[in-house]
Amino acid sequence: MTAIHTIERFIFDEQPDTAHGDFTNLLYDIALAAKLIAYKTNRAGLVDILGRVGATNIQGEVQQKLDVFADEMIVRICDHTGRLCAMASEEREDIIRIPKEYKKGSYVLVFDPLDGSSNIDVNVSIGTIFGIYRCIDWHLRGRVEDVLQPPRKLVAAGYILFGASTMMVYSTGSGVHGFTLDLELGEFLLSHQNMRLPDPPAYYSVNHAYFENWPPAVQAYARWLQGQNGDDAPTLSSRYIGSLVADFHRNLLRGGVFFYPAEKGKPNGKIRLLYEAGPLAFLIDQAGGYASDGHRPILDIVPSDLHQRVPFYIGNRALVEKAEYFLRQGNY
Ligand code: P6P
Repeated sequence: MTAIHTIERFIFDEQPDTAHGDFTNLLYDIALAAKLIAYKTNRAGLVDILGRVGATNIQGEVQQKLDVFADEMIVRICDHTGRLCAMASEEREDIIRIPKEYKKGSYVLVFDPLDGSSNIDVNVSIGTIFGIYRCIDWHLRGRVEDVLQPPRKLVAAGYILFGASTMMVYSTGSGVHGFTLDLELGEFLLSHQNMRLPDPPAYYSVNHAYFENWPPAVQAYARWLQGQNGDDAPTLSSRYIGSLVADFHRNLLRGGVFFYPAEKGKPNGKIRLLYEAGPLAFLIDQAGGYASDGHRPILDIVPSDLHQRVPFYIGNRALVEKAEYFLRQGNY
């Protein structure tokens, strides 16, 4: 009989002996936010019946955009616990400071509260992405410097996937572990322990509609992925959902590469370093893969501003390194 592990028990058992409660409890807080967002997201389809976004429902509550709801849920759960010195959300211009009346802790939470939320209207899976840093200087904690750290400094990262089932996948640097939400129990139960990228990979994921906007080196890479450009070309199928967490999760389970390159009009692509690329780069590294901006590890990029975008290649190391090869060859 396989053991039953709730995420709370697993977090507690996995924590290093040196850990005190704050880090462990912060992961619990994120699991709670995930349950609350899941509840709301799963009912999103009913908004049409109960009233469209912006309308007031029978309780007189204004229907919020789900990404605003998710953002506010995470902040309201985390801003008063004394575990954080600052937060930063993809939904907000500036860092989120801890209100004066609350104690500041030693961790920083960065998050994309609901990536791909426009997919909700067509019932496509969406996700929350998060990363946790330690503040840099205890006495000065809560500054923007605490947020603008390279992803290699992350102490934890993960995502919540709101799909056919709700999953929470995270790493604290000891492998990647996946938990599936049991709706009756209201518990995340361990369903994927020690997730590793399979090899050989199965998929490549990119929006081919932009092919003409890509530099020749990226076009050459895409043709290689399609088996057209070299005797070492892989045998892959194409899958692209247009929802980063869903595309990432499928490739983590089946092996593959996702990329959103720089292109005409988008010199740094679309994916955000702090809230998306960095945490996913931490995860893929823990799962045996690699993430690059086409020239260097995403993990080593020091953010220059909160909303910095980066060209993004992530998945099986050989596939990502081949992208770097094509870009070098093309002097790009
Ligand atoms: P495109 C969703 O808006 C998102 O940020 C990611 O979830 C997704 O991977 C990407 O944009 C899709 O962008 O340009 O292909 O529609």
